[in-house]
Amino acid sequence: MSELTPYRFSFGPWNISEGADPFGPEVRSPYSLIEKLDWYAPLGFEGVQFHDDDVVENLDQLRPAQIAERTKQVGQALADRSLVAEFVAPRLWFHPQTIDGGFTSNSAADRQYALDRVLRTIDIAREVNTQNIVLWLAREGTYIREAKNARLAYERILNTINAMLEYDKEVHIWIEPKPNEPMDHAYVPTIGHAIALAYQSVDPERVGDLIETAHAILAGLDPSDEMAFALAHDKLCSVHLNDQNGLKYDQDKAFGSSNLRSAFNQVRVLEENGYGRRGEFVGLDVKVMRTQKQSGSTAHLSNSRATFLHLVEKVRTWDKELERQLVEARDYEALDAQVLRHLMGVSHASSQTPPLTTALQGEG
Ligand code: XUL
Ligand code: MN
Repeated sequence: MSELTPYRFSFGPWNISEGADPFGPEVRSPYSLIEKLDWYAPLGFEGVQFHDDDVVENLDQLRPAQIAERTKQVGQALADRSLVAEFVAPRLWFHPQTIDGGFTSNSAADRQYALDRVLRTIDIAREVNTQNIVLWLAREGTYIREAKNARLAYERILNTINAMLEYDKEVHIWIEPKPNEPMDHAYVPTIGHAIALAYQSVDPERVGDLIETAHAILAGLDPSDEMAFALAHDKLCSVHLNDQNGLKYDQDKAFGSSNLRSAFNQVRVLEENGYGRRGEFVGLDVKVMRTQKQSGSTAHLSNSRATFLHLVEKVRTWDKELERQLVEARDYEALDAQVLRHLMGVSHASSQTPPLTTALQGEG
């Protein structure tokens, strides 16, 4: 590919947070949505990821006209700052009627609430000028297998996706899979599940996916392979880059913070497949450390963005011809060593560094 991809970046207002966790309260004071929007451009971000109630707080308590008015104000605030809404996602995990899940709740009344809510999310999305709806299916799962009928649950998720596609013929749905948390078992845990749902829907062209690094790791999978799978199906509509230190709670660490090589490979797959050339955002879903002081509330965002761009440089300066030769020679030990040297920025000539390869020296 000749032209270099002009990457553009997005994050959600929830990524600037106050540090509460299940064991302690907030440690920083909150900023308003408008204060957060003011930071986007200076931090190098153009896209805003929204939950429906990031746009309209307390939307369950408001009349349609009030929702429309608030949505218009946010749309104007975006326009004033040359920002765009990347997507809106229904927050289907706070309301009492989502305790047992939304689309897959065993209660018909709860399922109706969830459907009504996602249709309102679509209205909000259209009003802030995006066609894109992200479905992170937070509570669509179970704590114990016997509590729900899993086959019926998949049918219910599919029926809701179809109802959304019918409700608005221009809406696009991006499924964001995650294997667990808050539930023990989630029904759409991987990109394979999400893509199968897309193909089964009434309009597969309008159903795609968003892959989050940490979610793939929590599923025991390699994020770059998950991305490659989605790209092979032309279904990678967005990403949530972050990092995750093993199989723990969902950490949303800064991109590259735990596993720089994995981050390199995610950037490599995106860059080599032309991700971003059709305007797709490089989305982040990162959380600042609880220990961070008020003044450092956005450090994880600028650091993650910078790491992404440094890794783009690493991908662009990677010696593809050497890679080709080492692959042809089946000398993956040398290939492995060369990747590490490239990431560490050390040259072959360093006194600590043994010769790169046996195969290329004519042995074996
Ligand atoms: C949860 C998560 C969400 C989605 C949007 O793990 O990633 O913030 O990205 O609903
Ligand atoms: Mn996410």
